[in-house]
Amino acid sequence: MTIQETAQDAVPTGTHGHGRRPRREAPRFVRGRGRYVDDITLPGMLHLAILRSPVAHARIVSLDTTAARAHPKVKAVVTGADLAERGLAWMPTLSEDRQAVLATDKVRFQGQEVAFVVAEDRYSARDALELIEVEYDELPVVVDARRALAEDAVLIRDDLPGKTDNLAFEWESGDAEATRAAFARADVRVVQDMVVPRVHPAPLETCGAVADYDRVEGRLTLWCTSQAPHAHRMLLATISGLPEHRIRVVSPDVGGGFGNKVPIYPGYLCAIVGSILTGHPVKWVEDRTENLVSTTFARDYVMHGEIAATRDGRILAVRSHVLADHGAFNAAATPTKYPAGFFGVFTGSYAIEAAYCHVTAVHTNKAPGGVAYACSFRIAEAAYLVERLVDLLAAELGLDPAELRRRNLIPPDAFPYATPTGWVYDSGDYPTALARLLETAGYDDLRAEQAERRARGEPMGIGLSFFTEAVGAGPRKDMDMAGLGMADTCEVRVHPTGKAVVRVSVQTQGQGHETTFAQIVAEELGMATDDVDVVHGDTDLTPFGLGTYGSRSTPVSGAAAALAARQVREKGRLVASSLLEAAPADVEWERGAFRVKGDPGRAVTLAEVAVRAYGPDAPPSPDGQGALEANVCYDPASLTFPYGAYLCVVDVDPGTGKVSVRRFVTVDDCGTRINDDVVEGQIHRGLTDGIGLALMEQISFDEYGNCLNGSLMDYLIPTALEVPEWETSMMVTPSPHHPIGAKGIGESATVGSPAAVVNAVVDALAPYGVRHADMPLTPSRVWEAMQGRAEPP
Ligand code: MCN
Ligand code: CUM
Repeated sequence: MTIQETAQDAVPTGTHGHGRRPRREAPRFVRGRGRYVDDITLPGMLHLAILRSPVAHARIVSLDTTAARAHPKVKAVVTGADLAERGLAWMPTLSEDRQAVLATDKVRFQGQEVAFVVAEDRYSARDALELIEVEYDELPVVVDARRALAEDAVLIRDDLPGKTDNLAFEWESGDAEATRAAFARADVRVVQDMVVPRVHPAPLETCGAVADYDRVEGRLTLWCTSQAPHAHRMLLATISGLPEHRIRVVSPDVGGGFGNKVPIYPGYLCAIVGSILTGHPVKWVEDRTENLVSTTFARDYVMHGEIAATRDGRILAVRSHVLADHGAFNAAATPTKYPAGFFGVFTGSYAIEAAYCHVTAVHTNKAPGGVAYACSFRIAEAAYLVERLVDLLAAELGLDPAELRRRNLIPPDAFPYATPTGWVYDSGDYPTALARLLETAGYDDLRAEQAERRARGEPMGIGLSFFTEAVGAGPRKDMDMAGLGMADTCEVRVHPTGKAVVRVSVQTQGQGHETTFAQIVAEELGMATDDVDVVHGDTDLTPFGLGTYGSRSTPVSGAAAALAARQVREKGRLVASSLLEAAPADVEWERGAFRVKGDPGRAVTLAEVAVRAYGPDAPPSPDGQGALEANVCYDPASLTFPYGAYLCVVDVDPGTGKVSVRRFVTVDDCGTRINDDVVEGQIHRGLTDGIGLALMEQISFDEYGNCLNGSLMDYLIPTALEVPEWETSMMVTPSPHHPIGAKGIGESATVGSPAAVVNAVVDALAPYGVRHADMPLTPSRVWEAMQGRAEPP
């Protein structure tokens, strides 16, 4: 597996890129020396457990905590009524809804928080939960989003004044009229309903917190599994009424987030209340079942898609209607103006005249949330929709799916390219990516092999996908979460001995920021990466910013880091000019050092400059700030648009319907790469996600709203056994508006790969007359499809 290069130097990006460097956090993780929330133990620390509803929808008739309070090791038992007295029973969500911290009136999904116990140890806390008596008066449930708006559907959100139905919101994008006209003109129209099932990010580490409220100082420290410590601090301050400057949120090592740790959860607030009440530090760490059943899910989109084209295969328009299941409370993490995330990019990578989509979001008696799981804010759903439609259209036209894509890809000279739904793609060379993919995969040979196998009755499928993502939210004028504009700050300081510390507002959950942010700054300052340290995940130690999700760390904070380093360098140039006894205008930065123009032998490094910068004869700092310090808040001009072309080869066992992924070939372009190893790791992980999503993963419910996937025995996630040897390669089309030309990569492969797998499986099943089958393509579902029976999802 090697990374191949195709450089298209649209903008100068200095020397950034291609550094293959082991992650500096790796030694600590492989030696078991990571420090996660559950590793934190404080003197006198108590343990918190949450009582959760066993039913999906019920009125709480009575709640008796007498026996639990009498448990010898119990220090506090708190109910929704107790919280309501303090105005804490409800909290705002990231999507302008509200969510119960502890239920007061009704429970609205199975696993909802009803009460909590604080005890001397975790076992006693859990034992005491069983002593709490709750009487539930069960109500009808809404499980299927398609039934949520029925006349007779039970009203779930009767807590909201004036609410009479289960509608969460409606949203549309594009031009309905222009799309109608394009459809009317088209020779060919293809229509398909498809379901992207509810799935779960399922990080290895579940969510948790340790709250330590100091009654004397009036200070709260909260260690928690947060992808966005600064935003969480603000939210916690608003909800709890504690002053923001007296709250410190620390996100230590985080064992995977994948979007699961973007929202705030009732458990965090319960831990805070528990600590305030008892005067002790309180730890809450959920178990696997709690994580799968009650924390934020992903996808859950029922989509109706339509595509229109000319007979010779020119796509004219795409249209879609989506029914989005947002669960009991709309706790989706998404920029405020984008309630359906960035689903609006569903025209994908194609030059299409017109497009329109309409999203109807509903409440159901299921866990709240939405969006999470390496989705780039719903682009996972959007990419899947258009890539399935293109394959269906190819089948209808009798055209090869690669050829149909080739005819419709946005041409390189069209960038910056404005889509019919109002997005401006920054850069790309799509035809080259597709050509490279087909060549690397040996596409024609694969098709020949497929024909031979088909003749022998062996179902083999070849699936393609081509995706474009929009990552790096803001700019802040267009994007905010909970009123916070989406921009991020980075601070760089070079100390007298020439070592640097970088402080970032984003928070790694395994992406390797401690290495890659050091690389960005080291490259800009001509320093060794080991001489740069990265501080993150502590609101007391880092500047303000919105955090890590939507693959925004590199596009936003990465830019802030490069610009802050450049400011430091500019200050260093003045010091260098005094050291070199040359006019500042005659000192230039070249090959990692300050050099005198025309006399490049006369040079000093930044480390040499640093000593002088702090010395008695240092020239005054031009901005009155620290000698070699800078703080830059980066408000991105626009999003960055990474893209990729994927090909998947599957074999289907005709006897059992089991799908085996034989090959997976990819071409990705995330602009300038900071660290090839990290980027490759991100892609491998995302491809693995894609195979899991396409073949195995689903959170499902029975008719009573019981969640059927409460453990990793029932919620299957892919392992090394289900994945092939990846065949990845890269292209480099820098982002023209990012200071080092980098685009995000953290979610690309998860977004792009499910369609390739499903397209491959459907392709394999074509001889059986199958034109579509919904994820997850489990053996039983594939087998049913082969028998001509579509199993209802
Ligand atoms: N990178 C690079 N060159 C680029 C782009 C990125 O070297 N051109 C590197 C970055 O420096 C960073 C990593 O790749 O170390 C991912 O960068 P980026 O694409 O900016 O994404 P974020 O750092 O913002 O990470 C968020 C993204 C998301 S939203 C999900 S979901 C996801 C993902 O990252 N969750 C992850 N990858 C994950 N990987 C791990 N191990 N754990 C998770 O929870
Ligand atoms: Cu959509 S999951 Mo990531 O953005 O944390």
